[in-house]
Amino acid sequence: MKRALALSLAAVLVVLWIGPASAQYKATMRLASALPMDHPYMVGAQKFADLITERTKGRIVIKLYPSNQLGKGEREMTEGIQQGAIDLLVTSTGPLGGFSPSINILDFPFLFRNVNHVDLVLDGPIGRKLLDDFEKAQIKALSFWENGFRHLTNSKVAVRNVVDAKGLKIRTMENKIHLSAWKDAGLNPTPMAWGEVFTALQQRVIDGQENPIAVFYSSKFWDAGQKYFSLTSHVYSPAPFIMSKKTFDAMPKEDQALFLETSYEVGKFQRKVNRDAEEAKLKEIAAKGVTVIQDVDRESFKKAMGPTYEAFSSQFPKADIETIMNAK
Ligand code: EAX
Repeated sequence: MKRALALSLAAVLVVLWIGPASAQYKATMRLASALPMDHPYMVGAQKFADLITERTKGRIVIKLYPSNQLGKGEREMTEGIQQGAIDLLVTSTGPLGGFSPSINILDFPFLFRNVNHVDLVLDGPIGRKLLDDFEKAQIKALSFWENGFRHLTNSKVAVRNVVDAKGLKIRTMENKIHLSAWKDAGLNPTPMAWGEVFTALQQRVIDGQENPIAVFYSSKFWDAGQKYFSLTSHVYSPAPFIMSKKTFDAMPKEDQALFLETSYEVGKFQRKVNRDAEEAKLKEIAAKGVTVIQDVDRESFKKAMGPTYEAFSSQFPKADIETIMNAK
C-alpha cells in the first residue's frame, strides 16, 4: 500500500516537474492542398497554422504546400495522408469516396437548399459521423471546410437550361455520382485529376468543367478559354480538413483536442471568407470577358439528374438521406 502511494506520488511529482505531456511535444507538420495561396482553402490553412503555433507557444509549426506541391492531385495527397507522408490536407470530396464511401452521400445534386442548410448538416451529428468514418482508412478527418456550390462553365455556348448544355464534353471530379448525373443530363462527362484540367481546357480536349466561383477565379480559367459561366449551383462541394491518423495519434491528448477545436473554429472562418468573396469575384470574372449567366433554369437540371438519385441512393442509409434533406 505504502509502495503504491509512493509510486503515484512520484508520478505526480514527475508530471509537475516535467509538465503535461504536451509541454514536451514538438513538431513541424506539412499542410497541403491542390489550390493556390489566394484560394479560401489556403486562407483557412494559413489561419489554422498561425493559431496552432500561437496556442502551442511555438511547439508545433505548420508549413504550407499549396497548388499540388505534394502530389499530382487530391487522390495522391490523400494517400500521402494515409501513409503519414503528409500531415494535413484540405481537399474536396472528389476522390474521397474511394477512401470512405459514406462521404459520397453529400455529393447528390441539389441535396442542399442553401449554405445555412449546409452548415446545419455538416456541423451536426451526421457531419461528425461522416468524418469519423474516415478512421477506418487511417485518416483523422477533423472538420468540414468549404469548396462551395459548383457551377457549370464552358467555351462554346451560353447555357441557360439543360437543353443548351446537351453534348458538351466536360470534366468532372473522379466521382461516380457526379459522372452519372451529368450523363443523365445529356452531357459527355469525363473524370480527370485536378492538375490536368487547365491544359485540357486550353487545348480544347474538353469544352468545360464545373467548380465553385473561387476555384474558377483562382485558376484563371478565362485564360483557358472559358467564355460562359452558368450559375447552376447543381451540387454543394464540402472540403474535409483531414489529418494523418499517425500524426494525430502521436500527439498528446491536449494537442489532439486543440487541433479538433481549432479546425472547427477555422472551418467557420474559412466558409465565411469563401462566401463573402463570391460576389466580388464574379464581378471580376465578368470583367475578364466571361459571360456570367444568373437566370439559369436549375429545375431543368434537377429533373434531368433525378435518375442518378434513384440509382445511387440505396447505397446510403435512407434515414441519413432523409435527415439531411429535412434538416431545418
Ligand atoms: O478541391 O477537383 C476539383 O474540381 C476540386 O473542386 C478542386 O480540386 C478543389
